[in-house]
Amino acid sequence: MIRRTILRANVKLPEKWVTRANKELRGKRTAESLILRSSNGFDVKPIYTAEDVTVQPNLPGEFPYTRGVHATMYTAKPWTIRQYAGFSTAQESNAFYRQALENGQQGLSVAFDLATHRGYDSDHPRVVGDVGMAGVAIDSVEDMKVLFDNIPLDKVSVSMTMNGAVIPVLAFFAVAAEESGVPQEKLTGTIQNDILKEFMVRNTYIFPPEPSMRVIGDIMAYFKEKQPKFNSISISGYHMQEAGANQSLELAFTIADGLEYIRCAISRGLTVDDVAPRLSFFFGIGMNFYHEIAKLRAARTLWATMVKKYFNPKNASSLLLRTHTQTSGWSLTEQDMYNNVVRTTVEAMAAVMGGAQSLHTNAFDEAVALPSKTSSRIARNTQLILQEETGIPSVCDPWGGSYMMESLTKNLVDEATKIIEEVEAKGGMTKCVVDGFPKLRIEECAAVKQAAIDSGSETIVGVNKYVNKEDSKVETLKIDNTAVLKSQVERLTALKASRDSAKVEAALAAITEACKDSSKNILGLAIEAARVRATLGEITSAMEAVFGRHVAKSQVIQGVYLDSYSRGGEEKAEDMKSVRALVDQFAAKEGRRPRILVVKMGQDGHDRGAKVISTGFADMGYDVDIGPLFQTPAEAAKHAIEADVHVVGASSQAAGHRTLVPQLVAQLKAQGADDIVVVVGGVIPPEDYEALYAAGVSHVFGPGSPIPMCAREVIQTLIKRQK
Ligand code: MLC
Ligand code: 5AD
Repeated sequence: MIRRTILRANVKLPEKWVTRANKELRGKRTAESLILRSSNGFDVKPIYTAEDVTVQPNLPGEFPYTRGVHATMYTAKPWTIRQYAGFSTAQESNAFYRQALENGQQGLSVAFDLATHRGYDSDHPRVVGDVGMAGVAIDSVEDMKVLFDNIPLDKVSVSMTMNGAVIPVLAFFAVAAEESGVPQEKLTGTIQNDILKEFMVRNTYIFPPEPSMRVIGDIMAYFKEKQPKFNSISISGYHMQEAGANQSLELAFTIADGLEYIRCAISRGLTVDDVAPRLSFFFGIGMNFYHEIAKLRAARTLWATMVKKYFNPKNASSLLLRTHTQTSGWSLTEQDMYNNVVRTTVEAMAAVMGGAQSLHTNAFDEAVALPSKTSSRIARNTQLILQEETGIPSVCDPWGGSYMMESLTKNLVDEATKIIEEVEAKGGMTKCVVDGFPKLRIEECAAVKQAAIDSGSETIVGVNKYVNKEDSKVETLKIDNTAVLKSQVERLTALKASRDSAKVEAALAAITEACKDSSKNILGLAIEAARVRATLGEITSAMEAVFGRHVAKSQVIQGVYLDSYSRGGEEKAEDMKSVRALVDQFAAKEGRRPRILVVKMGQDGHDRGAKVISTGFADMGYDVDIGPLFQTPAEAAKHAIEADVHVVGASSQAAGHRTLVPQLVAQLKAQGADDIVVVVGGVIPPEDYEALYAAGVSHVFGPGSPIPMCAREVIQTLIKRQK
């Protein structure tokens, strides 16, 4: 159990201004009370002056690149409009990409389904609920060829968000390109390949941290020789922000990850200049407008300074932090959904005022589904309007020289430097990730933020204030998972029947050998395996035979939700007390506290919700058990029975609930435990509620449900059952 509090900096206001402000405020409040103390751990002053600016930045294109990596920035070439997309089969995603490119999109960005992420073929029993749901299903080079059919890979740059199963996916991509006539050296694009943040927040790892770093070393070495225009890693803070990190944590851990990857390259005989020019970054852009702009300015400054300090490269390109950005999915709401168009626009403005190289703008229906045709058009048009109607791209670093912006940038650099130094002192990011400290810091931040929202001290329009009482129904995209699954399984069966299995066996055996021998390059051998039609699952298994599969351990943080929620005022503190009283009442009669098991089933690793719920419920007196990620319904049911819980709470962010929750209820029943209450929370579209209730679920908590309300409803149900 961990308990921490967030410290706040002291801030100084100009005396003359304080006098004037106090006069204007006529004793109703003080000038100091105008300092915004937000849950992100930063204070924003109501006024900045020249005294706040200690560093005047250099020009864009000059070290340390605070004002941008190019001298001309968007005045010569605007950022790339690169929408992240993928769903169902390769064929359907291909049609979607081609249409997007015809309508103004400039680069591709592939979203794979969770089965692919975790290295399972579509016919694997663990992934029945996941195939084609959160992205496109890719099992072999044949699927990859369909995905890029009629897309010129020597012209369109392609980003692929893949981390765990990065080896087979890169191999399929290289072979698909080759077979369409494009040699590897002409390929441009980016592979996410950022495994460190997977262990911290995103959770689509496969192998343990150390062999995973070996894989990254192999990829960097391979790209240097064979795919020099491809960015080898997209070092991602985005997922940290989505998981709850504030700007300084996001910034610090991302830069620290980047330093660790350079070290990884050096440890296998590459130089900083061999790899750093093709390291790229990825940041999330949330609603904290000024801070998000400052964050990108600070990121460039930090990277240039630290790479110079630690590695002293000869090539200036090694110092440039080039970044993709994505507006925050987490900031979008199910309630009053069209508000999300506005949120995304504001966030997109922060991204481009911060000087991003590439941007994804989220679709407004994000909180409940994958983008529909309409919502993805509006998301893309948001960027086209910024590029072509507003004049925003006609000035480099438009905020440069603002007292506030320079001061915020400097504060963020300083804050992040402290955290990076802490990481370095602990031996670098791989060690920290194994030890778990960055993950806990982020989870703590998430709990504080959620409590601030639940208590109303932070406003979310349409959720905790100005709630729209009228129903505004929005049509969302539905994926027919059974049809995708059927078609993938048929394709796999046909592929396996048509290939030369002796060649496949030999290619897979060579991969397994290479995993034991670090002088060999796993990616090179996987490309050979892809050529003879080995599948993603087979290549992964060939590696897993040596590396094993990583299993993470979960911890519950306590205290921070309660602290932050109680700051919302007396009424809020009372609210929590009354839930606790119900919990105590139950416990008195039961002889023990209500016990809840929070589970994540299927391959959905988004665990922010599960972690925040766990902290909140623990702070309200529940005994909380968190299940390991990726359980099957049968495993979750067994766990619930063994832990003797009263309630199972299934958290679902990737649409798996439709298949997996009814299976969980059935499993509990089959194992003689239908007295265990099942509740579901997360990204649950309203039209799914009925089916869940019909399956035996007692409560469904959609996005934005305040935790005390959930805890109250659950305990009331348990109390009723006691009588
Ligand atoms: C650009 N160029 C200029 C210029 N601006 N040249 C002169 N003057 C200027 N003003 C040049 C660049 O140097 C480069 O050439 C070329 O133009 C392309 O520009 P770029 O700025 O590099 O853009 P781009 O190719 O789009 O690359 C951006 C990137 C890259 C470096 C950030 O890594 C990228 O596209 N990342 C995208 C990652 C992504 O989509 N991730 C999705 C994650 S979603 P040259 O020759 O120098 O290269 C996710 C969600 C989930 O992760 O599932 O969890
Ligand atoms: N298509 C489009 N966007 C997606 N996202 C995730 N999967 C997809 C997909 N298949 C976006 C959402 C989410 C973030 C991680 O990426 O914005 O919040």
